[in-house]
Amino acid sequence: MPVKVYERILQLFEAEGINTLFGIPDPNFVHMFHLAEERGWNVVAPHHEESAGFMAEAVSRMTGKPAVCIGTLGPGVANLAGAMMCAKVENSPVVFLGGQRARITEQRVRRGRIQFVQQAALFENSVKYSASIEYADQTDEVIREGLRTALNGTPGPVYIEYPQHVIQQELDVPPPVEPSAYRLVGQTAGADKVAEAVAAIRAAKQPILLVGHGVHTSRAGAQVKALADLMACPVIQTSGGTSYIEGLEDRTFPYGFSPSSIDAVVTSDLCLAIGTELGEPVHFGRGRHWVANEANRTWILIEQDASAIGVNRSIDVPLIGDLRAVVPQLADALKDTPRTATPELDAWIRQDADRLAELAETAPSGQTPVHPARLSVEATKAFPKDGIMVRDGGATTIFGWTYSQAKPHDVIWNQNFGHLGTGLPYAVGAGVADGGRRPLMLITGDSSFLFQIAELETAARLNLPLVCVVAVDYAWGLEVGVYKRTFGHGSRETGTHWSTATRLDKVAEGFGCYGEYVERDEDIAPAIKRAYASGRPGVIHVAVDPKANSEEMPSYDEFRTWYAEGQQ
Ligand SMILES: Cc1ncc(C[n+]2csc(CCOP(=O)(O)OP(=O)(O)O)c2C)c(N)n1
Repeated sequence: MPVKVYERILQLFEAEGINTLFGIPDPNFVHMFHLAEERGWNVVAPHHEESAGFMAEAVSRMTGKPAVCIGTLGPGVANLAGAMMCAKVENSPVVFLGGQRARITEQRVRRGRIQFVQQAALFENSVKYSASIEYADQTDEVIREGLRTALNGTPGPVYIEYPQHVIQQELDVPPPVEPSAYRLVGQTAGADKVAEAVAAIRAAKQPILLVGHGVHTSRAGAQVKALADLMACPVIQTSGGTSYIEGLEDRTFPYGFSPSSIDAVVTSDLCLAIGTELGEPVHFGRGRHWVANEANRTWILIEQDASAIGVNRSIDVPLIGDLRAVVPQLADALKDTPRTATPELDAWIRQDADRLAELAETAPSGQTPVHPARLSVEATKAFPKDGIMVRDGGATTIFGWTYSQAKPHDVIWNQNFGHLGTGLPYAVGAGVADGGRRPLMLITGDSSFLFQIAELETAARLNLPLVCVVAVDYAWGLEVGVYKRTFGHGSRETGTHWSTATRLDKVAEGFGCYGEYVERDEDIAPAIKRAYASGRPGVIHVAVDPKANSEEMPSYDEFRTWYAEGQQ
């Protein structure tokens, strides 16, 4: 049966298990929106196209699949740009569909064309593939090339343009085929390399697993748990991959931020790295904490992108393939010879648990406004079991690295791109992907929260179980700290402060959300509980101490070492 181009696009996405669409419709997309809704898709319109991109990114992170958002021709597509760059740096396979004028208009020489700019070329450097469906019968090949490229090697975004003249054209095409018919799916590593890796793991006395963001975004936690159990070793978490794998919470230590992680790294004689780029925040696997015992350490890296091998550091055993397929290969080979844990593992577990308990105890308390360390402790202690954690902000996030008491199985934030303003859209996207079942908590700096604050309306419209805990210093706190360190205390802090008359709890109420203003430690957790109980998305405006927020960030020196091994 003939199908229109817009219907075919939906069919091709459905073959990948995609059923969510974000964006603000216009004539290029109204047919697609209608049909998607009829076919049972979740069609969500945010208040900014950049939000649509972030929401789609969150869906991809929560499902392990590609996700889709649209932008209308000209300004709509322009607004997608930030989300595209973010998805590129965060390795998120988001398909950005752009509307465009009909080609006859695009090719005209005359001036004054409305809502028009040449788009595809503008985004080439921000995506892995940028193309346009010029002719209706190219729909399958262009969409599949987009999906193939988004998921091949290091995942990432693609831009596909969908000009006005092709939308309504008809195609006579067979039903869509399975993804395995047009792209690599579940690639395993070669048996020789698996055997080499297994021999090295068996020979190791003190192995560690270095687990990155890719493990979480590919939803491979259960497979990695099975392998970690057989290896009976600590899990070192990269700072981009701060979700905790269920069942491994106690022996997961954040790289660089916990003494247990540093001890485990230094004493390790084998590092099996999974789902990590081995980037700046892990000192490329060769700087800082890795230096001491470098000569005695064997490296195994599971990577889907063969061209990443040996770039950031040398690798003894590269395992090229989809980590969802390669990790089970290792587990299978090790299943009859499980390792026993070393006495050090127990000691590290105890040391880390004691560290967290001590931080909860010693975080400055009893102040009004609240100390940001105390905010982090109180909010994360009130984090609901099996909730989804979303983070945004500068100093607020840095306090969280040290003081967080929660061990969430899903944490959504972007460490690599460091894009503020993502928190609220990520929370909405994660809630949409989850179907609103699990509670969501966003802990955010205030300035970051304001970027996309209109999405509170979206959260309210979708009735998401979201509580936003906002650390309010009425400032770009981290940058206040930069002024102080650069020019000394008492210097001008140009462009970092804004109105202290702002009440985010009241803004929330205006969007139909629940709002509370808090300025004492002991009121934080009860306010969070009341917000969840209200049955509406909630915003807790927590007044925090601006001086502490800009001057007392813990582990700031560790954070600075991320930048090109200490050089800016
Ligand atoms: C989109 C974007 N703009 C600017 C920055 C640079 N930046 C990093 S942290 C920060 C301050 C954030 O302020 P706020 O959200 O209030 O959190 P706080 O530092 O006060 O905890 C800025 C401006 C960035 N990372 N992303």
